[in-house]
Amino acid sequence: MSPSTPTRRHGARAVALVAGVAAIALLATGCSSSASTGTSTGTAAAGSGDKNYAITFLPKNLGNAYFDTSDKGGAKAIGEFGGTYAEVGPATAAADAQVSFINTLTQQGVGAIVISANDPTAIGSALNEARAAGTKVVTFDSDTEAQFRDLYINQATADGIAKIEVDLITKEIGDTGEVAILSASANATNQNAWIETMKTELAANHPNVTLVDTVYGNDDDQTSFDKTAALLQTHPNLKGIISPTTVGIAAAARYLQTSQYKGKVALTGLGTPNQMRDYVNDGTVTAFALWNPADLGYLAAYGAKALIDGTITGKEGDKFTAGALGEFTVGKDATVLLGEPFTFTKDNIADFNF
Ligand code: RAM
Repeated sequence: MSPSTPTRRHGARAVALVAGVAAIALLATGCSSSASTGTSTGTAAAGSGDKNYAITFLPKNLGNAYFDTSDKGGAKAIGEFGGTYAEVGPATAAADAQVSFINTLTQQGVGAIVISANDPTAIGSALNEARAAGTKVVTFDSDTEAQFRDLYINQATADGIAKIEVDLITKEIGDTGEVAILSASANATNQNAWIETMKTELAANHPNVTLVDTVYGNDDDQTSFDKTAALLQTHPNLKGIISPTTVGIAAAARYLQTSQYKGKVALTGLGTPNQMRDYVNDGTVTAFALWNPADLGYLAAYGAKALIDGTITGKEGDKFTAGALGEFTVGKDATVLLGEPFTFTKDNIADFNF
């Protein structure tokens, strides 16, 4: 079992590796999902000596189950090393919506900001001001340009993520016909990288499949739902939708489930098992992929700690230990890789709970 393999709900021996992370993801319910003030569930920084282990998670937006899970993984890690966890974030995943939060955290003098970026550059100067003031910046899930952060925790390679989605959709539509993409926000670094790689993969290996449209639901449930309806109306010959966002795929599945397109238009992408369970069990969706978001947040928190401790600086070859996940090595461009994506189907979805 690789560190990124989603945690089994029941029994399996291998569960020990990440069980604690998953447990907190499953059991904790206190995460703020509404306003922009966020949640602080800090444990006192006892035992941390003179290190500033005040670490704040700043997701793309609040109210997204994926970030609820990833950030609880971060809280678990921070609890393990006696730091203070907090989460703040905007209500919408707009390009510059995170700037005011970064500025406040800089003023507060937190030890590290762990952020999933809504835009590769729009938050750059705010992040560099934080760094100049002594705050470490770790991007996770969605990166900025490398010049604006100390470390990026990557869930899986863009190639791996793109290939799994293209493989799934092309198989489901018989490798021929029109497909479209329902993405997150138009500036999201992670989705845009995956989309570019999916285009390359489609062009190289699936000559009879045409990508006819890419639309953006902004990681907002209703917008994603409406964009799905519009896609199906605009493209009457559409055979498949790829949604590389947990918010998008769940909204698209909900639309398909009660529509005339159920079972006729294929849908795949990146989703959480809990949000997708009903759609997989009733045949609206055959398969989708993801990694374990709790592991991602857990690793990001330990990456922040290693920067605060000075164990790593972000140099290629730097090594640090991420609690129960074990040792990780910093790669090129100060990037740390969690693992490989995993495919969920009717046969295994009952084993997962996040
Ligand atoms: C959404 C967000 C996140 C992405 C997942 C797959 O929750 O856009 O950034 O990694 O989907």
